[in-house]
Formats: sequence, C-alpha cells, structure tokens
Amino acid sequence: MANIILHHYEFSTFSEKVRIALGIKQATWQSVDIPGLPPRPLLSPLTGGYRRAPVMQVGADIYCDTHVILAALDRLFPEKPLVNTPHEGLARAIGFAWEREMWIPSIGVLVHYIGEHIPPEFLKDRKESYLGVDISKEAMAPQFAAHTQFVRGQIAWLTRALSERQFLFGDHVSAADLACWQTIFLLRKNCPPEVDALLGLASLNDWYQRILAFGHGTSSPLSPEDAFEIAKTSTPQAISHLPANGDADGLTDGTMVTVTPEDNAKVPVTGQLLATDAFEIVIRHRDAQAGDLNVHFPRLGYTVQAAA
Ligand SMILES: N[C@@H](CCC(=O)N[C@@H](CS)C(=O)NCC(=O)O)C(=O)O
Repeated sequence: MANIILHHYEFSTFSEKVRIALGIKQATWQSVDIPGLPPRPLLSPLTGGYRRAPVMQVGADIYCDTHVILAALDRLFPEKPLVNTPHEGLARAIGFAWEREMWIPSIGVLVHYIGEHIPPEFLKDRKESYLGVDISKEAMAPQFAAHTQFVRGQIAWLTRALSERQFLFGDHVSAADLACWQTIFLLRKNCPPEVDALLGLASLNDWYQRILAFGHGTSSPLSPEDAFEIAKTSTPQAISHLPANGDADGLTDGTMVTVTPEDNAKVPVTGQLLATDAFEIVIRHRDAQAGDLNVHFPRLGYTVQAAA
C-alpha cells in the first residue's frame, strides 16, 4: 500500500476534511506538522510554490487541494468512495460551491467570536498573501449580519436535505458531506456554543457527530526533512487514471504550463503538462533539490496557461 504523507496543521479545517477522509478509509498515514503560515521551506519546493494546506504526498507525487486529494484517496482505497460514487457530479458540485461560497462568511462569524485572539502576523499573511481580505475582527464587523444571514441560509438547505437521511446522498458519506461539514467544524470547534442557535446548527448535530466519529485513521509523525527525502529518492508514478492528450484548453502534453488557483493564494506553479481530464491536471515540476515531482491539481478552481 502506498505510503500516504499529509502535510497539514491542526487548526486547518480543510486539513480536517482530509483527516476525516483518512478516518473513513481507516488509513494508516504519516503526518507532517507544518506551520499555520509560511515560510514552509521544505514543503514549498515539493509543491512548486502552491502554498495552501493541506498537501498530500505519496512518494514523489504531490496532491494540491482537497478536491484532488479525496479523488486520489478513492483510487488508493476504492472501498467507501467519497468522490467516485453514483452521485459523483453532485458530490463534486456541492463540495466546490459550498466551500467557495462559505469560506469568507464563515471566517466572518468566526472572528466575531475569537478575532481578538488572532496574532497580527497571521492577519497580515491572510490579507497580503492568502485571501486578499482583512479578516481582523474590526474589519469584518460591518459584514457580520450579512455573513450570519448567508451562513444561516446555507445551513437551512443543508438541514432540509439531511432531514430524512444519514448523509447527503443516503446511507454513505461523500465528499459533499465532508465539504459542508468542515466549515461547520471550523465554527463549532472554535466558537462558544451559542453559535448553534445563531446559525441554526442544532438540528444538524446527529449528522455532525456521525462524521466526527469517523476519526482520523492511524497516523505517525514524520519530519519535514524525512518527507523531503522520500520525495527526493522516489520516482513519480506512471499516470494511468488520466488519458494521454486530454484537453487542456489547446495545450498539448509536454508543454510548459503554469497552474494557478483562481480564488486566493494565486501562486503559479510551473511544470510540464503530463496529463489531464475534465477534473484533474498533472504537471511534472522539477526542483533543483527534490528532483522530478508529479504535482496534481483539480481543474475546477485553477487556471492553466502556457508558461511565458
Ligand atoms: N481549495 C483548497 C483550499 C485550501 C485552503 O484554503 N486551506 C487553508 C487552511 S484551512 C489555507 O491554505 N490557508 C492558508 C495557508 O495555510 O497557507 C482546498 O480544498 O484544499
């Protein structure tokens, strides 16, 4: 079985989504604890500069973004599929749309409660290099009512969808559940219990606890140095799950491209286009120290361009 390495930090809620996915799969994995903000000197050479968390590593294959990580976990552990289900299209759509729409409003509610405890260097990083938004309590206060109403509106449809079922698509948890769950986890874990009443979260509690109970699988710590060494001494896997010459907006396999998140943390990652389909793109990034790496990204939410 492939050696799964997760680069993550404890309070990262997107990381929690993947930790729960590893719990659902009952996986054994290695945990690299990264700081909550850069510099991350031994991770960024592996991702080619992609700076968000979490990142999954399997040898010299690097998976950026939870959407591509969950799909990769389904290939490694076909039991209990999260993306590769009969509801794949909806699982992908709900997961993407929910996270995209909910991230800033959820942070707005979060900082209303705990904003005074966030260190200035964290606020600076989030404003200047990640979100482009000032997430200090003072800056977000004028939008608190609007953010609350938006989150409550989203919670309302989720509650209705879950009223007669265990998970969004029935008896089996999917990537859509995990996406919705992780933003609620952010709030429930960090805010006082009154957040439940504010947002109407109480009736989601059974579903919330069912997902929490999956746990995180079995992990053991790994140092960033050892993870780097594993990447350096491994060979990227041959790609069998994507077609050769898939459509990358007219760019052909072998072309040097950049892949850039289009929502935030817009750092372009450069590499040679190896393979793509409608959902994923893999580029070969060459790092002077780590050597050849296959870096995997989702298509949705990323812009692919010929490198200058
Ligand atoms: N679309 C990305 C979003 C990831 C994301 O925004 N993660 C947060 C942490 S919860 C992050 O990267 N924050 C800035 C950082 O840690 O550098 C995904 O699904 O992985």
